Amino acid sequence: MNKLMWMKAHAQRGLVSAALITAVAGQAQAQDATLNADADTTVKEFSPVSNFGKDTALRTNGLPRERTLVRFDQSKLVAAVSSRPVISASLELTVQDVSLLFANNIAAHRVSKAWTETGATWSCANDTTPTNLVNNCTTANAWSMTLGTGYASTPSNTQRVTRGQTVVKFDVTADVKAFLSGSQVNNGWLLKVVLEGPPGGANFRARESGVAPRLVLDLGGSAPGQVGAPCTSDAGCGGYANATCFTEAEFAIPGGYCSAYCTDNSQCPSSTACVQGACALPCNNGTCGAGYFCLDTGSAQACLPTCSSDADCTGGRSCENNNCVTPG
Ligand SMILES: [Ca+2]
Ligand SMILES: [Ca+2]
Repeated sequence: MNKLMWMKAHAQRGLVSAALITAVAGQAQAQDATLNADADTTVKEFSPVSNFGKDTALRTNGLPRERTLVRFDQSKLVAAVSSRPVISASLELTVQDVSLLFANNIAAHRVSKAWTETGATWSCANDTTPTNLVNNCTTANAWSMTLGTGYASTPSNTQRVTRGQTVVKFDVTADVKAFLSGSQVNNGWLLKVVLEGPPGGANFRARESGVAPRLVLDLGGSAPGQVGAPCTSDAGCGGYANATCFTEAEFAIPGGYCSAYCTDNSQCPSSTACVQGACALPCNNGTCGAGYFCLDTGSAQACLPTCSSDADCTGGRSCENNNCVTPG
C-alpha cells in the first residue's frame, strides 16, 4: 500500500501534479523551542544558611563545595512542547569563567525535592526567612547537600567544562520526557563538580545577568497549525500560504495533516518540502521524529503520522504498515 494517500485525493480534485520532487535532503524537520530558566541559584557549603538566588552568577566549586540549582516552570514546558514528541532536550548554560586549574567534569542531577529561588540554601530547599542566618525549614523542605539528599544520586548527564568555553550543554532528554509523562516531578536540576574535594569549578550566568540558563527542545512533528500538525479542518491550519487540512476522514492520515497544494518547494514553509504536489515534512535520511514514519513511494518520501493499532483509525479502517487503510 506504499502510496501517498493524498495522490488519490488529488485525482479526485483534479489536482494531480506532474511534479515528483524528492524530499529535500538535509532539511531539518524538527522545530526548536527554547525556554529560559524560571529559577536559579547557588547553594554554598561555607554559607549553609544563606541564599544567593538574586546573584548574577551561578557557581560550582569542589572546595568549598558550591552547587547550582536551575528550574524551568512545568506549565511553560508543557505549553512549549504542545503534545509534540520530544526528540531531545538540552540544558544549556553560558559559561562565565572557569577556575585556572579546573580539569574536572560537571554533572547535572535531577532534583527530587521542591525548592525556591529565594529560599534554597545548603541546608534547606526553602528557608522561609533566608536573611536571618539560621535555618528556617521544616523537615519536609529540608535537605542535606552534605549527605547528598534532595537530588538523584545518578547524574542525568556529565560534561567537561574548560577555560574559554562559552556554553555547556547537558543532555536532559530522559528527564524532560519523565517530567512530561508525570513519572517524575519537575524540580529542575542540580549542577555539581563530579569529584568534589579539590578546589575549582565553573561559574555560569544566572538569569539575573540577562543571559538565563536555557532548555532547548528539539521537537518532532510540527507546531500546532503548521505543516504536518494534526488537524480536523482547514481552520486548524494556518500561518502559511494556502493552508489546507488533509483530514483523516478524507485522506486516511491518522489525526489529519496540515498541508498545502504546491508545485515546488518555494511554495512550502521552510523545513518542509513539496512532495508530489503537497507540502509535507521531509524524511531525514529515511527517518522521522517520534510519532511519524517515513512513507517512501520510491520516487518521493514524506513523514506521515503513524497509527499503531486499528483503534487509531476512524471510519472502519485498519492500521497496516503504520497507516490507516480501508480493508479490502
Ligand atoms: Ca536567580
Ligand atoms: Ca533562615
